Amino acid sequence: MSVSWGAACRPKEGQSVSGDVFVVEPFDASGLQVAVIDGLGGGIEAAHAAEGAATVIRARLDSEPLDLIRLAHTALHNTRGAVIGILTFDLLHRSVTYVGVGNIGAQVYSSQSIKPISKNGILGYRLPHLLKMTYAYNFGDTFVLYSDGISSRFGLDTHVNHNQPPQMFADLILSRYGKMNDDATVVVVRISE
Ligand SMILES: [Mn+2]
Repeated sequence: MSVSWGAACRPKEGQSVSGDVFVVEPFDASGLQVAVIDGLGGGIEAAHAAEGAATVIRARLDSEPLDLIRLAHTALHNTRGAVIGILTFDLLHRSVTYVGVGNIGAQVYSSQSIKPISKNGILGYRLPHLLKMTYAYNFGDTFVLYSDGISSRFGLDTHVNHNQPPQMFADLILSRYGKMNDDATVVVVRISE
């Protein structure tokens, strides 16, 4: 079993700092946390909020995603706030969970029906009733997590080859579907046999 992944991000036009942050971190023998976080607004204040949530995740990688979300919500009280999507893989049992708060998108290329959705809300301000979805996946499935600086239309593009190497796929999504007027981040993860 092997994990391959790639990520692409860039700040909105005219900004030197992105308010988006991503996390891809293995934990224990067979866990993998993947998160995309979008700090509200832009620039340094947004980056500070997003980093706050990323720090919570990195500090306790083996925690339940619902706990990570609640801890991040508390940690972000005096910030601009952020939205987040977390995929938590159990690579041993070939299962994955998703928890999302706010406008983070998740697109999965699989023969299984895996359609993660996020609940409306903002970490630091308004935590929704959290929903954790659990799915079984197949080897070779491709998971894409992205901020709202990426147009979700990429998921409808039937010409796009989603079997290409994850870094190439991430670069392609950013270049073709990234919006200039927002920070844009996309993470692509593939689990292979
Ligand atoms: Mn955004």
